[in-house]
Amino acid sequence: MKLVLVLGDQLSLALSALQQADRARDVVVMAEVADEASYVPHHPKRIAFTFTAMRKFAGKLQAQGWKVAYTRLDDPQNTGSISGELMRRGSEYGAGAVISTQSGEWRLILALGELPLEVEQLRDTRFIASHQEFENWAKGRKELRMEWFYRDMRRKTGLLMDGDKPAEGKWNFDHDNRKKAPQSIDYEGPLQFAPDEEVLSLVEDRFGKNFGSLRPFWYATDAEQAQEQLRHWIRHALPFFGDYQDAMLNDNKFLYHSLISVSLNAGLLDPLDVCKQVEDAYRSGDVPINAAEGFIRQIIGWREYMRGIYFLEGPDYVSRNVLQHTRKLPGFFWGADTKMNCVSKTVAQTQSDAYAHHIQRLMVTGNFALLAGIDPAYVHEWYLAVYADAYEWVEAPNVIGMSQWADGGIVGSKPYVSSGAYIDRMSDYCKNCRYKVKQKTGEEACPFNVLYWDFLDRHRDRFAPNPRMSNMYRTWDRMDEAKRTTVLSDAKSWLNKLDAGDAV
Ligand code: FAD
Ligand code: DLZ
Ligand code: SF4
Repeated sequence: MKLVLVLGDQLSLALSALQQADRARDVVVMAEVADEASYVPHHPKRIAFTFTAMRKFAGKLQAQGWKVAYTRLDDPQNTGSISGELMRRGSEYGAGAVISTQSGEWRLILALGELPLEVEQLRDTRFIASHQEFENWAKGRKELRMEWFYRDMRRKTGLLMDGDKPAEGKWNFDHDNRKKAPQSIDYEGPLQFAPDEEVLSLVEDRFGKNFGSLRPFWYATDAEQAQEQLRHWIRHALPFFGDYQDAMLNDNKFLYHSLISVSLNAGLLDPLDVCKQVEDAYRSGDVPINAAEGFIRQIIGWREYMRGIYFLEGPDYVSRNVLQHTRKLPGFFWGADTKMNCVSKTVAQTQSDAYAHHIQRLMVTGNFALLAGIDPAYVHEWYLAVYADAYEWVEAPNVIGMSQWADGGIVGSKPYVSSGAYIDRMSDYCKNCRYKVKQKTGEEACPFNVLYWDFLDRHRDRFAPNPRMSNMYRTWDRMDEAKRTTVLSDAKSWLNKLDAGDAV
């Protein structure tokens, strides 16, 4: 007999390890362990989600006739790590071999490879592109642009294809998307599900001091609930998804976003099935092409591409720091006060829900961290800790690559930086801010305004030759010298205040 490892983000009946195993002979090993729950200070909601979903999935496997050796966090024999639990179960059942599906984080892949057991790490077939396929695609290319990869995934899956042509004649409908924040949103947000109180008590007891509110806990925690949320969102929000994908609102945390990443990344939903349901809604005339295409691109394009980059680049990817940024993460990332309303709102909703939507992650907290020159290792750790959907395979390329440009441009051909004007255009945050977005210098000026030019000036040698950034440098160079000097000195004093822990 063999052990069959099922990790907390592998909760899919179609998992390759389960497919390969013998239900009548093998034993499934699932374990709530301190190592996984504390390698970064996870948001309590994220831990509660994982344990609840794992317990329910174990019950489902047992109901289907699998023998499951399940370790709860408070079991006295719990060794505290996945490796330890495999060793313990190996002796208990007299098993020397393990069937597993490759983990989504290098640290676990490497740890399992070192075990004195025979560990098979199978391909994770829940993803559309295999590592080999991504490597083949990347080979010989000067630039790894997502858009080209995405078109191959459209052809491979047949999603939104009419024969060999993209539906409605275009691959990408983004020019119809990214509208400003609407006055009001007529979608009430994600469905709310009942928690497992026993898990909440355990998490409160062990991880209650971590950053983040455990209650109210409302996430979907099994495949049926995740499907219910998906169907609810397709019906009520998807038609507007594309239009307002990049909008941000003071009084609406979710806008038209799907909130499926937590379920999707844990295996409660299947990406291809999700995209097929979205395509069906488009084909039946309920959803416009810009919404359906925009959404499907996020899943079979960005999501698959990010995973491809993580595995292509190897375990050292997370420690890249091409711009040599060294600043510490300010306390307001962990909930301390800040006068910057956009940052304060994004962090507050991260704290309450372990969720922020893409543009908040990219253009508010990510943009701020990059402009302020924060060490990407701290930024990486923060994102991995605070979001319920964070696993290194998807978090690291988004943070190290897309958001912090710490990989030197593998993911993004130019850094995602902007002044306050972008945030003002896409949100209503600036109206409620103690800084003034229209003010370019002085005590009350929006910090993003001065930090933006300071960033460009500091990294001039690297970015000025980039044709996609030449406009920005031309604008900077056209500013009169006295103003440029004031901008740079204002940026310096603002950063000094930040470092000194003053109220910013
Ligand atoms: P929606 O806006 O409804 O989008 C639908 C789905 O598309 C998402 O559920 C997700 O599966 C996929 N998607 C969209 N953009 C991306 C992307 N850039 N990369 C991968 N998948 C994408 N996503 C994670 O799943 N885990 C992370 O740890 C994570 N960290 C991020 C860090 C930064 C700095 C940035 C800029 C983005 C990050 N993302 C991450 C991508 C994206 O922000 C989230 O997937 C999204 O906000 C999840 O919310 P949603 O389900 O409501 O998404
Ligand atoms: C995120 C997480 C947490 C909090 N706890 C566990 C756990 O106790 N046991 C487990 O098997 N998985 C857990 N996970 C998910 C893993 O961290 C995840 O499988 C790896 O990070 C690889 O993506
Ligand atoms: Fe953010 Fe600046 Fe707008 Fe304030 S003024 S909300 S700091 S962008």
